[in-house]
Amino acid sequence: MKLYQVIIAISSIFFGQANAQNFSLPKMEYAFNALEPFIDAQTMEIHYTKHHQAYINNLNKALTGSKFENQSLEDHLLSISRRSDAVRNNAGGHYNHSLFWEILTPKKDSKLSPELDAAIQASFANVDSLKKLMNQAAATRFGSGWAWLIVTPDKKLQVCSTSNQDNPLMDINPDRGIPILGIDVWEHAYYLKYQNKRGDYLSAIWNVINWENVSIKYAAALKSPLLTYIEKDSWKALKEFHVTMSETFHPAEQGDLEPIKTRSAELMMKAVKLKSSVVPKSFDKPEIKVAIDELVKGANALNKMINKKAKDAVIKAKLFEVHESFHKIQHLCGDDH
Ligand code: MN3
Repeated sequence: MKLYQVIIAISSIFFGQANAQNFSLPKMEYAFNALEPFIDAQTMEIHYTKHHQAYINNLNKALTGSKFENQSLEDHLLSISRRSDAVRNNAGGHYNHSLFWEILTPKKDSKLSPELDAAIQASFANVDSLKKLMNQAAATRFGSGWAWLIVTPDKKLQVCSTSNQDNPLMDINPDRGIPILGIDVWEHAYYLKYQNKRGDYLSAIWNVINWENVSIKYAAALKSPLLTYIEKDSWKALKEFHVTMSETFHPAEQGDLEPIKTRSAELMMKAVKLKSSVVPKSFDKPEIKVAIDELVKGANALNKMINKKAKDAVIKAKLFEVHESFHKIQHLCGDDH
């Protein structure tokens, strides 16, 4: 053991898991009263020091000691269907509010980049109709939630809304993409000043939007590998095949062929379904069609072998071959896991 390893080992005895993620409040770049009269100081202070802090505390609490403890915030959100409700609410709350503070500013002359301006014109005609759409999404969101401007996997802008602390990175959301602007429509965001008049809050907030930061987020989103990830993750037929593949292949690796023997027809049908599904734009190349054909052929042959009660070694070899074909498809979608 090297000296630094000894130090890490000793410090983890004193401080618990030395590598555990511990989320904390991001710095706010302006004072609580800086957004007056549009958003009042008391709302900002309570929102940031109480509400946001509570999401962070509860998130840290929910993750401590769990197997997901060391993952990034984005990793949690992208796989939120496999997390607890506590992680869903609080990881969402932490991400959404961190973004919210960044897209607000007291500066009066905050300007859109020419690139974002052009994209807004292409999708919504102009900034005013974008505001209208966002406010509509926010006003019609029943109960608590958020209105979003997102960059979709095909690199376009889209307006959508989510309930509670969900957001468009989450794999449970029908509209997926990278958020670049989000408006909090929980009552805690406006009630002290606007009471039940959500509409008045929604008209006022456009006076304090940080278009420079939204533009920076737009440029970053276009280059983000998350877009490709979301595009692949939204390919339902591939995801469904993946589930059956994992549930039959991993036991087979451990020597248990029962799952594949009982589910080979299901695996074959999911391969056929994958073949008839629409390949997402970025991956729609001849190589992927060839790889899917190979997968269908392999899954079909495997199913026949199992029906004919072939020997375990033969079945196992064929299953590994089908698994290889599946990995080829994953690889062509930019996923090398
Ligand atoms: Mn809030």
